Amino acid sequence: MNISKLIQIKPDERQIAWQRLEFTAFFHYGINTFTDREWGTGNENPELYNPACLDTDQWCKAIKAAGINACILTAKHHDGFCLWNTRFTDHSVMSSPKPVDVVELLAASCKKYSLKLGLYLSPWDRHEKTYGSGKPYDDFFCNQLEELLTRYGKLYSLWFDGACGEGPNGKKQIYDWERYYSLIRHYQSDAVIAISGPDVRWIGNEAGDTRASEWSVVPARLQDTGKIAENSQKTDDASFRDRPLNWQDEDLGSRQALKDEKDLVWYPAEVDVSIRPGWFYHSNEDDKLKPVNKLLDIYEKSVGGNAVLLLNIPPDTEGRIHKADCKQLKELGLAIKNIFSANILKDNAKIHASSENPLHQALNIFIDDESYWQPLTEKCELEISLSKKTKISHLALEEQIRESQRIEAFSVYAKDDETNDFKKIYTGTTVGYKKICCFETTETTMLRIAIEESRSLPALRSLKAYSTPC
Ligand code: FUL
Repeated sequence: MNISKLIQIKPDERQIAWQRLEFTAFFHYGINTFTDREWGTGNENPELYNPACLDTDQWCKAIKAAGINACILTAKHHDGFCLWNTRFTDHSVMSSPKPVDVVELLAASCKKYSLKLGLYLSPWDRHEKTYGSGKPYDDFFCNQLEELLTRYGKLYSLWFDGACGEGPNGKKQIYDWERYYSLIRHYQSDAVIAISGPDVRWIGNEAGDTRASEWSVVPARLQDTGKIAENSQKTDDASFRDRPLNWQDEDLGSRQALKDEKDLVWYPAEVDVSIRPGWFYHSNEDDKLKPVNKLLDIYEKSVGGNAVLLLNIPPDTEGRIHKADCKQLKELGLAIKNIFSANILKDNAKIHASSENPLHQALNIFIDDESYWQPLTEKCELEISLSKKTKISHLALEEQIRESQRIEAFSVYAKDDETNDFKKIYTGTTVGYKKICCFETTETTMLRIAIEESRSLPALRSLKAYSTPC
């Protein structure tokens, strides 16, 4: 295996900026909110859209409470109903009793609350007459896309769903993806193109299931939009949302998985999952929200598993985030803060590395910048001594992904201060952007981190430790 070929694959700036957002929100909102459906038919009467107190500031406040940094709105879902004042169809909020441009409103709220904004524009459109006709639909789609790309300020993500339920007798549209992508690059060169796009990979399920070893260096064929559509939803089927990862997709990037692959790409994973059973709001799900400990587990395994978390919180028929969801977001935010706000290594630890490149010293892992530790050997160790016996429940490791993704296996040991022996407390594989290791709380004065396998020399950017308050 040519290792240098693997570590040549690196993220571009837009992917790095996206990855650093860590925790983001999805807002599924539209005509389905008012018809109590998940997939609309495209024939809905726009009169049905009628929120009594649309308040996008409230949406932003609700997600801020969870520590979320960005949000993506379904500007158009599969039903073709548009949430903005588009010139290209009447099938929009402007034909409703509440003719207010929701994208404009949310863009202003995001600015006010310092949140980044992204937009979901469904390629599949069940309302538009030109759908399935080739170029006329591509023209229509690009016109819509251009409005979104030019009117609402900076966007961080354009989200193209892979779902399409057109059956054998339905219309089949061959999308001109390259044309859509170049429009985005032209107007919003910093934005990532997600899912049916080259920058961000769908994790592969909607249940919040994650891989134990998540690689960002994967085969280029995973970007094939035909394949993405094949794996996406084809019928309005609630069980699809509960389906876990397919075991065949478990390993996308090990040396073994990549050994016969010619083209490799940096294609990092995004975990999209809803706080409720559905993507859209349904009042009969007000008591079916995922519990906070489940949400925290998803957070730790996605943000702390080399992925970005995209948590869906659907606004209700009033045009607000329901109080049940607000409560959950607030509690989740508190739980995350409780665990991850006080890094116990800060100002309290000494470090000793088995070796270090003088240009990339071990001390760099305590500094939150672009610097990193690089040893002189692939197998290497770090010893962290604490000024006093300290309780530790979580460890967060970060690679410098500008140097690609390298670590393949590592272990964490804690010193037993009675016997002076080191006890293994965690075994891990990939790290990538961030790995959160959760283990039974241990009390120690010394930690040892052994990197056992790496693609050439590791490049560790940061190490933090936390102790869950009781
Ligand atoms: C799926 C869609 O069909 C769902 O309605 C939802 O938008 C989800 C995020 O993607 O493929």
